[in-house]
Amino acid sequence: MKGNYTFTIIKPCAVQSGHIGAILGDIADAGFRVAALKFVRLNKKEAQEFYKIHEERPFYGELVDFMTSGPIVVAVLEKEGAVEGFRSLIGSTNPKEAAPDTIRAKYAESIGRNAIHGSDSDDNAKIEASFFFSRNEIFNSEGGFVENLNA
Ligand code: YYY
Ligand code: MG
Repeated sequence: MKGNYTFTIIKPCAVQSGHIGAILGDIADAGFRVAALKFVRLNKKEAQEFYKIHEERPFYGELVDFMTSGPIVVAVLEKEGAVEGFRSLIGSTNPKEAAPDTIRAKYAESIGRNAIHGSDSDDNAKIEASFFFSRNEIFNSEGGFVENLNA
């Protein structure tokens, strides 16, 4: 069964350019409910750990530098089939290939400074959400704690 939660980051470029409100608006308009939300800044060690899966890729160093260059907004979002639906909403990694009206088409500057992150699987949504949020910071639609993301 497909899960109902995904995890996102509004990246430093989009925060710096003043797009937090517009992006959260697009997310709400697409039918996602915000289950958790905060404004944070990663240090180098944290960014290296979050993107460890890309450790061997040539862009890893730049990615870590960029993700630590300023504050980010992190959030857990709820909607049926959240992971897949959110990847469609944000568009391709490279904004030049992103479909019109996707968040990356609208707000990304380049493949590296591409405005937003979205988890690529239910398992990763869970891992990424728990990287930033403790169990008493993620809420269901009734305001209770979410005991098991994507269960
Ligand atoms: O999941 P998504 O963010 O769309 O792409 P990934 O392949 O997971 O790469 C993570 C992140 O790394 C991407 O959002 C920008 C950066 N990146 C890059 O700077 N240059 C690339 N050629 C590929 C990815
Ligand atoms: Mg990815």
